[in-house]
Amino acid sequence: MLDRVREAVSKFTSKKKIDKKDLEELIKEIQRALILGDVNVKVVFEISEEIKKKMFEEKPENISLRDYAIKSIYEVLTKYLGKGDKTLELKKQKILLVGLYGTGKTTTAAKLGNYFKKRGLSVCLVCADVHRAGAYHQLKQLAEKIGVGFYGQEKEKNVTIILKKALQECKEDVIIIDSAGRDNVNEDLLKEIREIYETVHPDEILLVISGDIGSIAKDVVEKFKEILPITGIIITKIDTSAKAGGALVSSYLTNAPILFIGTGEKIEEFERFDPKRFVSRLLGMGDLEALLEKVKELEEEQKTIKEMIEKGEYNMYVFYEQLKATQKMGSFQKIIEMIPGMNMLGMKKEELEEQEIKVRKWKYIFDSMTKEERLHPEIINSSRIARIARGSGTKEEEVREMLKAYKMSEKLFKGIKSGKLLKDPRMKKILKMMPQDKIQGIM
Ligand SMILES: Nc1nc2c(ncn2[C@@H]2O[C@H](COP(=O)(O)OP(=O)(O)O)[C@@H](O)[C@H]2O)c(=O)[nH]1
Ligand SMILES: [Mg+2]
Repeated sequence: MLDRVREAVSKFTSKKKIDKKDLEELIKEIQRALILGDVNVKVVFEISEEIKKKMFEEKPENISLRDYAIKSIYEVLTKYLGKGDKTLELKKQKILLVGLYGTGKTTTAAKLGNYFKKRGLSVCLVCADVHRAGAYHQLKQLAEKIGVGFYGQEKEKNVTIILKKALQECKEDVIIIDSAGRDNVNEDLLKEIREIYETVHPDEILLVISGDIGSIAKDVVEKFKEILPITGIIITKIDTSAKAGGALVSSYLTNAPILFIGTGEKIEEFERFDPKRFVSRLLGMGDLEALLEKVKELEEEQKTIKEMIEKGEYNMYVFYEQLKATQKMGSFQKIIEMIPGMNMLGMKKEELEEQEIKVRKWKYIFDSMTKEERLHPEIINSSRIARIARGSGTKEEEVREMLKAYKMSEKLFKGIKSGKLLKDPRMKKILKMMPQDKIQGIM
């Protein structure tokens, strides 16, 4: 599943030009990948609808389809692929590991022990698996390997006796109790786990789930939650299970946070679950942070412009929006031709065509300005003009010309605002043609 999402995104981002069809194809690929990852079909539908809504209804004008698509996918997947907002505190505590048979509990006990040891806490691993032959030696060996304490009684079959003793004997900061698993959640397992719980009163009860059970993970979490106050999930075998997606989503569905993921058999192949990091890797985008940052900036910018227009402020941003609006309406020429006597600038046809080329250059000039310059164009002096010209590949003269046009436009704007110009019927006609959302603030 993981590879498939990565491939689809990489195919999408490498395209030169992106249109709605590409977006739809990308969403379909993600749907396929999630279904292969054993994510519940209803959830897959929810995920894709949410991505679609963002891409098609919420995209701000100034952000590219490509960037916004990646951002939307990232945000939605981060939400559904596991809650990751909880971390284990580095303090004295008792942790109980529970889960079905063969999910990786014993391995995880050692991995978790190693995690605390590396962070400066002393650790004791306690064997409370009295059913599986070899469970005692498996945990003992692991404890020796990572160099932490161990407690167990090889011959004792009464788990309560072992645990009472363990609590007296173990003086370490973190006590990790490895319990026995079963093939399913049955009466025997419930009774024993309750007994352990009553004896130990653990600070954390972590449910260990193997990634390969896929969407069944939801039922497992729910069943365990009925009998114990589960405080977090650890999902193992993320490296080998094709169905990890379904297991991850179970966290979203049951509202139980994923604390760690197991990514291999070795002790170090264990990491804190961070949905953001996980999804970044899933999307295969190393520079995702940079992209998200850029999109966020553009979103804020768009919001600021809207506010400025609403408040009736005037600056380069508003001017730029006007330029874009006029381009959308068609050429200057057409607008001016439609309104007799509106040739305010006194231009001929050829000149008007030239004006259109100019506007295109003005966009480059605008792009080369800093935020500060756009907000306060009055600070643009000759050295700034030289820099902007260089950056936009235009002549200094052209930058000056744009600034002049800006000033004229500002004057006009202020005239409209004060209401003088509005009384002119010709002006009313023009304003009617402008996109209404753009001029709301000035009307
Ligand atoms: N690939 C992989 N194997 C794992 C992981 N965690 C555990 N295992 C393997 O799963 C098997 C069962 O693990 P064990 O800890 O004995 O499970 P338990 O029965 O729940 O205690 C062992 O072969 C482990 O090496 C993991 O994150 N990735
Ligand atoms: Mg075990």
